[in-house]
Formats: sequence, C-alpha cells, structure tokens
Amino acid sequence: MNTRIHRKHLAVATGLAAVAAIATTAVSAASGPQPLAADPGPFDGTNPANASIPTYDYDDPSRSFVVQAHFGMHGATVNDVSVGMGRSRSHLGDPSLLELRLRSATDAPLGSIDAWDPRWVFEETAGGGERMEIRPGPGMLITPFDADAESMVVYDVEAGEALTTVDLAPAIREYCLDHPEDAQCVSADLAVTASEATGTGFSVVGETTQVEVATTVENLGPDGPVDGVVDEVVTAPAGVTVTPTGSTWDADGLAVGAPREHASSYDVTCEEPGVHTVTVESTIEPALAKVADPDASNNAGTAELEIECAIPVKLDIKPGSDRNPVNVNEATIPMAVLTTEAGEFGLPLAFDATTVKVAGLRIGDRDALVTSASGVPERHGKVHLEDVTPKDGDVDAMLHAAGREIPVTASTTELCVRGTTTSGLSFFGCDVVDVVP
Ligand SMILES: [Ca+2]
Ligand SMILES: [Ca+2]
Ligand SMILES: [Ca+2]
Repeated sequence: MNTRIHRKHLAVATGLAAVAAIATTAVSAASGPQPLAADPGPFDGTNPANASIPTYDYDDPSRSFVVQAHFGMHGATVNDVSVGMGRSRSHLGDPSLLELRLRSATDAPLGSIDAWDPRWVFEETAGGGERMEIRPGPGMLITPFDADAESMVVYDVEAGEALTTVDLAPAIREYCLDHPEDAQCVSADLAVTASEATGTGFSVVGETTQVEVATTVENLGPDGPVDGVVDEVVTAPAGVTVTPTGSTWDADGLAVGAPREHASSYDVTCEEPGVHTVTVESTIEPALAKVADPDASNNAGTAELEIECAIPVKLDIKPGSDRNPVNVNEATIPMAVLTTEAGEFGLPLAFDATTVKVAGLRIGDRDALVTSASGVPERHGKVHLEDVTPKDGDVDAMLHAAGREIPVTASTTELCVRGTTTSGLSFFGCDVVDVVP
C-alpha cells in the first residue's frame, strides 16, 4: 500500500517554469556584450537593500480571461468567467492536451491556444517515479484577453471531444463597461428615441387586424459606427392574441447622429369583445460584447395600441329580400341587426339585438366605419324593435339609413353597421347590396 501519495497540480509546475523563463531572460540580458560599468543605463545608484518597495502598476494594460470550471471526464461546468487585471502566463510550449479555441460573436475562429489540462495530476508511483493521472475536479483556465473573442471552446485533444463552450461575452461586457478607456473596448450610447404603434385599432371577434410598430434607434456616441440589436417583446392582454409574440432586428452600422427607423408588423386576433391594449417594448443593445453602452436607461421604448374588438353581428338589408336592391338616390334603406345564437350564420357569439343603442350608431362603407366610425346615423334617431321576416320569435333591431347621404354609389357592393350595446360593447356587421339605377 502506498502511504505517501503526493500529487501536485501541473499549473504549479507551469508557474515555476514561467518564473524560470523570466529569470533566464534577466540573466542573459545582464551577461550581454556590454559590461555594466561601461553602460550604467538607467541605474540611479539606489541601494537595493534600502530601496522603497516597488508599487504595483495598476495601469498595466494587460488583462486575461479567467475561467473557473468543474471538469468532468467528458465535459466541464463553467462556474465563473471574468476578465482578470493581469498578464496571462505564456502558453508557449504548453502540450496539446486542451485546445482553447476562441470564437468571435459570429462564431468565426480567432485562433487557438494549447493548454495544460487541469484534470491531469502527477502521482508518485511505488518505485519512487511519477505518473500522470486524469482526475475530474475544479480547474482554472487563463488566456490572454481578446475583446473580439466572445466564446471559447475547450477541446480535449486526446479524447477528441469538446468539454464545453465558454460564453465570454458577459465578462467582456462587464469589463468594457468598467473600462471604456481600454483600446479594445468601444463606448456607444445606443438608445430607442421613438416608438409608436399604429393600426385601425378595430376588428371583430374571430378576425385579425394589423399593428405596425415604428421604432427609431440612435447611436448617441461617442464611438461609432457600431451594430445594435433590437428586441421587440409583445404583451397581449386577455381577449386578443398577437403573432408573432416578438421580433428581433439588426440595426447595423449605427453612426453617431444618424437615427435608424424600422417598422414591424404584428397580427392581432380578437378573442373577446371589448377594448384591449397591446403593448410592444423595443430594447436595443450593442451586438458585440466589447461595445459598452454607458447609459442603459434610454435603451427601451414602449408603444401601445388599443384594439376595439366588436361582436360580429348578422345584418340583413331589406329583410325578406336576398338580393337587397337599392338605388343611389334611396332616401331610406331598411335593415335589421338580428338577434342570434352563437353559431347561427357562422357567428362566434350570441347577440341580443334589443341591446343596440342608437346613440353613436353609424351605417355606411366598411372601410370608413372600421377606420374612423364614419357613416350616417339611424335616420329616425331610434331603433325599431321587431321580429323581422323571416320571423323566428326573436326580436331584432330594425334600422334605417339615408342611402343618398352615405352615399350609395354605382360601385357600392355592401353596407355595414357599427355601434355599441347598452353594456358598452361594440358590434359590427355587413350585408351585400345590389345597386340598381
Ligand atoms: Ca443607452
Ligand atoms: Ca336581405
Ligand atoms: Ca327575429
């Protein structure tokens, strides 16, 4: 039984090697062709024995990626990634146990570094020798910093497999936000400066209307041009569904002082009658991790649009006639909004026509009614309640429109009605007409 097992991590051995390398350089410089006496150089005569303690150079631009992970036999779990303010030791001469493959934001290869595998440890053998063993456990990878390297594939060369892909972007983002002066970092205040939703804002249950979202983004500087990515997230209240539920678009090459506009379109389908407010929040952020946005408070903009979902109703122009002939000078066109059960005439909801309010009720062309509720009022200013032909026992709402005031023209093919019920819900329905001279 071996009672004196002794192991040391290769990193320690490597660290010592690095120190040895520095020492070697110093010796060779000191033993150069010029003797010290002939070239005093910058030596100021300070006695090393009582010289002040050297101060650490906090402005040393050197920095490194420090990745802490738990290494298993076939994978690694990353615990922490940071940008360390210090020089990464050289990987020159490291064996090809791990290959650390750096990738850009677009996954383009930026080169690779051979590195020791933190899982390898030396173990003393019974005969006094040493052998290398692979042991899962925690380990640290330190590589030179490169602000363009947004991920690092840790590849186990011997096993021929990738252990993990390390996301370096959050660490670069944090570092560049803290160090805008770093030559590798870029500082650009991206902002959403306007966001507006437009649309007709009116539809019926079971049908779809569009919402257009116009968003303006801008690079407020100081650096540019830079690429931004805008994320739009839709919030749909109960009563409507919106597709898609969001979108992402690129604002590439944003130069300082050159705003960029973009339009997105969403389909809003009414599920329940009533007024529903759809919200779209647009948020911009730099595409690259090395681009720091010093002010996050202006990165989002919100656009809202109210969608009025009406109850679709059955309108019967000239009850008793299927052809519905009207002429362009007709003073009074009779029409009825029918009381219906859900499913009747293919309508999704039941409708009680006795709840029709005459106030605000308008009759006319579909587009004018949908976009601006423009049409003519009920000609007599009242709703005539009666069970129209064909009589089915349900009381309907008889209305009359002044056709020449709409006006009905030779090209009119349908007339519609838009109004509200006594409970405040909208309704909408259309019927065909056959315009006769
Ligand atoms: Ca900003
Ligand atoms: Ca009819
Ligand atoms: Ca009826």
